[in-house]
Amino acid sequence: MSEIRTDWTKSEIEEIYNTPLMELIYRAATVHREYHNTGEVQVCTLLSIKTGGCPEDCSYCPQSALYQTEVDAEPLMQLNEVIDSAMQAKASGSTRFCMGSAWRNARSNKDFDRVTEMIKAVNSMGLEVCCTLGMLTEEQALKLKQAGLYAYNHNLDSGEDFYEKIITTRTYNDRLTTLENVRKANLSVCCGGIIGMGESDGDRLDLLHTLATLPKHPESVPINALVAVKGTPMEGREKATVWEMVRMIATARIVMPASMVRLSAGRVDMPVSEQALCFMAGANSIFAGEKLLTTPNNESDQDKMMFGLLGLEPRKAFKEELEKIS
Ligand code: SAM
Ligand code: DTB
Ligand code: SF4
Repeated sequence: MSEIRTDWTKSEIEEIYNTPLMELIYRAATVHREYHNTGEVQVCTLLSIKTGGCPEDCSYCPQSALYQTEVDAEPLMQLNEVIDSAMQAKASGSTRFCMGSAWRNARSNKDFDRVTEMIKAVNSMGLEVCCTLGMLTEEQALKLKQAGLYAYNHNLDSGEDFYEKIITTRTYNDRLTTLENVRKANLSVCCGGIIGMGESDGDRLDLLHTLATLPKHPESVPINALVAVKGTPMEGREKATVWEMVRMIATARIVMPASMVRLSAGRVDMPVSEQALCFMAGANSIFAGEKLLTTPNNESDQDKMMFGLLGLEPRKAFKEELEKIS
């Protein structure tokens, strides 16, 4: 059984990443089998509860107020609208519901209180609740946990050197501090990145190295292919290829064997055959539903057909906890 290690060196990860592709997939599939049921994929739904108008300058993001995109700024959604969305997500087979806001950070105000109400309501529906609200203090993380939050998503996005070229309004260290605060509150950590922004293989390796050497691996690692949105500085960039996605997913799977690796943004125009390669390489989670946060996602019916075709089943909610008790 491969070991769970947090002392990976960059050159060890580099060697894995550069393994010939077929061999890499085989290795990743082997590790995947040791730690997970390969017939199971977690189905998550995203909802943008506060869209657009964000003061940050993340170059990839259509929600930054600094870029002229087709995304307009909207206020925080009402509780009942969120409940309706979560009910729909549950009815269509999702077991995790992730609410995202275009905030630099959470602030202790009425909007934050409303988000805690949303968390309580969605948690009481038996869904794993996840939020991504920007930077958090330890105190805020604890409040969210007390409201029933299960996981918190905060991505490192890329390696530290490349990060500084795409975001200037907050530092890599700020991100790491938020991740620490989330851990201190005993929340499940969801943290990954994006490929296809113009970064080098070395930058991707830096990201994987940082993730795999955190004191504890994130329980969930989303791998996004950049969705190049009109109006952002990334407009017109060519999409990462399936081979780049597979290499990234497989390496993540091998260095963080017990984590859920999520095939996230960029799935929308992938044929089933390409998605199957990603599952083979160790991806075991997806976002379902017609939209990610602001961009289109795969049709639910097509995802259902794909699950049938590939013999995949949606993973149950709170599986990790259930396994601990049984
Ligand atoms: N504002 C919060 C934050 O940045 O932490 C939460 C929402 S933000 C949209 C969540 C994540 O979505 C980002 O960290 C980034 O990794 C991902 N993301 C945003 N725009 C994307 C795009 N165009 N393509 C791929 N991933 C994207
Ligand atoms: C993550 O890593 N990917 C999701 C989720 N975490 C929050 C977001 C993808 C956003 C893609 C662009 C959009 O739809 O706005
Ligand atoms: Fe704002 Fe998050 Fe988009 Fe950055 S990624 S601009 S913080 S919404």
